[in-house]
Amino acid sequence: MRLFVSEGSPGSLPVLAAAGRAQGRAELRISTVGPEERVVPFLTQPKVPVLQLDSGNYLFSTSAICRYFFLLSGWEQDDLTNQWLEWEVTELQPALSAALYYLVVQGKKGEDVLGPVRGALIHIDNSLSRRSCPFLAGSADYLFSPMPTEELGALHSWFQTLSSQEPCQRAAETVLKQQGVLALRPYLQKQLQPSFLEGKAVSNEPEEEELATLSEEEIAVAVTAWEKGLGSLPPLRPKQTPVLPVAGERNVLITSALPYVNNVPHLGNIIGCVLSADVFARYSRLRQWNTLYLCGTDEYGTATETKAMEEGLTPQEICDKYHVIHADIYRWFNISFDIFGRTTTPQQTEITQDIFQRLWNRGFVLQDTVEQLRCESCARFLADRFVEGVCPFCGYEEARGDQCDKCGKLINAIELKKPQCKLCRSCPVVKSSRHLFLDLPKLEDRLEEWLGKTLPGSDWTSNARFIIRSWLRDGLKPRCITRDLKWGTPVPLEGFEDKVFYVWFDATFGYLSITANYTDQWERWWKNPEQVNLYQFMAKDNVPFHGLVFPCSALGAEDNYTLVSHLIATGTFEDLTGIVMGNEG
Ligand code: B3M
Ligand code: ZN
Repeated sequence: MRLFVSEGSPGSLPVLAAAGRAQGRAELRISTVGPEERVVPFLTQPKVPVLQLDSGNYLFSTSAICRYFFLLSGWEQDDLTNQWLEWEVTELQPALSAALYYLVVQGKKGEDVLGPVRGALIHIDNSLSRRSCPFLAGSADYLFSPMPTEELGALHSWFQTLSSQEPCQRAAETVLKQQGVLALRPYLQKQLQPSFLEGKAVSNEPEEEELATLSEEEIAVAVTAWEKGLGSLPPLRPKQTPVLPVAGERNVLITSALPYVNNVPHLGNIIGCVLSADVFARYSRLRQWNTLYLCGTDEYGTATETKAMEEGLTPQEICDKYHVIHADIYRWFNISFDIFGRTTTPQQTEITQDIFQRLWNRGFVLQDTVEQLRCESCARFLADRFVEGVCPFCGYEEARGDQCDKCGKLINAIELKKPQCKLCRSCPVVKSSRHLFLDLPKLEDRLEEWLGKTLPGSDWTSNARFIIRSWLRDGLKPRCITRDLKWGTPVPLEGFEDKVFYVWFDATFGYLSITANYTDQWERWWKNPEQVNLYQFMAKDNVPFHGLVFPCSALGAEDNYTLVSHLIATGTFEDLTGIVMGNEG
């Protein structure tokens, strides 16, 4: 395997230290590359450190690389280790980047630097004093010097021990080149200025912190209430149908991401974003808040078309079949949705076309030509998953249009050698096609202004903040919002009669149309940002569409939409392993 690191990149420190631990267990070459080197060919931005495995796959998450080395060195991981690694990514790193930015780029000192990271450091210090945590190998090291020793005694002595270890010393030498934190300057300068995305630090043990903010009386009341059971609670407010926002009350609108209809829901779906939202909806109702909780099936997109082909049904028949299966299973689990709707409705078309028209009229939609594979005998452009061919990288004969299952590399469908239409096996041709793009760069200022107002003090999970921050740091690009497919919302524009909207352009409008199917007064929820608190629960992969693309569309459409106040994202398989799986696109 080969480890790529770079001078002045903070992430290279922990991976080098961890590599030192695994020494002798596997053959490892270490290469120092420039920070702009594109080691992973399929990532749009350069990313270092990266570990290329002998299989050819890449690990490019710092914590995944560290975990890999720990596993190699025979280190057993338990839940606590994983919890710490997760905490390092979601809490420590953002806080630390902010502190380093102030210190190194802006030349600030004292409290300005320590402020953002103090909570995290104290959290480590407390944990170190309570129990032994030999696995706490984070990247916090280089900041400790300005902190008074008496404040963080345990952390200091732990740091001393670490700094005397050879792998750590060598890591510091390679990355910091005797310049200390100043070596990180070029890297940090490219980061987004941290202030406006900062959230409150969350600890690994939220219960303790929460308790500290409660008075003795409040705790006593809670204990009594618990002992008396549900019967002692004030009665739930009588349910109005439809539930509508009430002026002067707390109006809580809750959504769980809309599942595709290409499967039977399993526990993963429930855990992903339904269970948490359901618990919150129940809590919200117990608090007597005026609550509407909704979800439904996401029925457009190639996922449906593929399933339809598999089962020999039409896409509409697939949707009808699986919508019922989904609704039944959630009912069986007693999920307390007020509405469980679906996206293939006239309301979806109407709302999507209206938002699109407003964006178009305001100049937020661009046109461009895209090269695509087209099967002449089927008379259709082929979505990536409908093409197969020879992998341009490894020669594997059955590579898919988006990825090769043998070498794992991502593929651009038009680069496949000997491409074949999966439906009829004939050879598609490259054809160009006009498409529409949402002009995200033009909306970026509005988005940042809105984020600046929304994020501070909100309940956005730290992984969601982190994802949005990295998208903004890399700069937004125009996004294609149309597809050469039949199954989707029609595009109301001359010359685009044969195309539909890309499923992700209008999937998030599904929440609005599902509400519109429930009540014709849906705008009282969705065009009412002053009175409505919107909580959206989703898997981590869906964050960019909810936290960035939807808000941009809504802000550009200028129709006073209710935007997400609290975005709650659940981690996935990727967080645990650092391995990125192919994605529906
Ligand atoms: N159906 C993606 C997914 O299930 C998508 C979510 C839509 S939320 C509007 O991962
Ligand atoms: Zn074909």
